[in-house]
Amino acid sequence: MLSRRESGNVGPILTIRAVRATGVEVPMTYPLGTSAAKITTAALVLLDLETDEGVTGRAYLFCFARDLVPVMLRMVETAAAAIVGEKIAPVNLWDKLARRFKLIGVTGIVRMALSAIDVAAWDAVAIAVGQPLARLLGASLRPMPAYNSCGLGLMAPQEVADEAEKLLADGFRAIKLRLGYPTLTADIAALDAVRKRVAADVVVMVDYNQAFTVPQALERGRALDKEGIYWLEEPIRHDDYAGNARLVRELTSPVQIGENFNLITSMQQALDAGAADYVMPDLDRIGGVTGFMQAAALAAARGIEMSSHLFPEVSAHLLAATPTAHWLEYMDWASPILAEPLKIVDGHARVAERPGNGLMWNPDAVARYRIG
Ligand code: SMN
Ligand code: MG
Repeated sequence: MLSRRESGNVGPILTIRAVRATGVEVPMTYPLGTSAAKITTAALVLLDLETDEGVTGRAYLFCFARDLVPVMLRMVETAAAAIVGEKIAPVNLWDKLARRFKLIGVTGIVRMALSAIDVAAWDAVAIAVGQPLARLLGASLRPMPAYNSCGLGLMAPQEVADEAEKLLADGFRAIKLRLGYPTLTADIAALDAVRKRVAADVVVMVDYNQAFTVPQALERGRALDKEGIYWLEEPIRHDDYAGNARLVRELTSPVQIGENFNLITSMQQALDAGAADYVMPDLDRIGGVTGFMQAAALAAARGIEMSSHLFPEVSAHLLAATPTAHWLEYMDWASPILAEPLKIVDGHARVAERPGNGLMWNPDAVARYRIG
């Protein structure tokens, strides 16, 4: 930690020296067969934001597919080139980067790279002041209720039930089922098989990954309304806010969207349209720590419960500082390359009492899984 005299009393204290980006492809314990695509490995880009002061801030990006790793590496390097030599003040850095990429648009992989840089910048600040990120954001390190979001993809009903049982073995009390089989009967068969196998009080969320049109989603949603699911996630195209608003009005199951919100402006549009009962912004699409905290304020102002999407290690800090925090989405995808994976105790995530966001790489694992 820098002493008061070294850091001065005012002003940004760290200067960006370089951002190193490393691609890895890590096998998943439980493959993820969504209605849109099957994912069996976690293709990640690891960021090390180095400063002149010797502090390194970290973040990782989830690239969705191995082929996208080289693309993301180039995108991160391109964005980083614009901020080498800058002082770290994450909110101002975001503005500078957003201006730099205004003409192409801060969306898609541009916004993902910018978000990851923002996460690493906040990590560096938290490390420099010697505080866990949650505390830097004004929150206590409260345990966060987490659902096990690994696996539970489209499979035969008994296989789904077997996997559900395994996912609950470590003290989790909530799981998320991917549905959107070719028929409604198959959706209900998978859900019934899980329900029969797990304890009655286990929370079961359902994710359709945008599989349906509005009429199809109404038909499936009405059937699910009788099954007592906890939420119905992305039943239709994520950006059809009028359609989602209709589902909110006509279904009794709460509609959950948000992983595809592009920065807080689209979250605001969705909320204005009444398109969601719950929201779950994604750290790397909502604008990093800076964007997530703005989203938390927006959700608080509207009185809407807010969960996270992916990146459980960092999201656990951010939900601790989210007034309407709901559920942390837990997946173990980054665990193999982390020196200290996120701890789950009795279905709650517990962030470590350590400066920063807690991300530290396991160098042997990074060397083993390195690609690109
Ligand atoms: C999901 C996440 C990451 C990749 C594919 C699908 C899913 C979720 O929508 O919400 O976990
Ligand atoms: Mg989802």
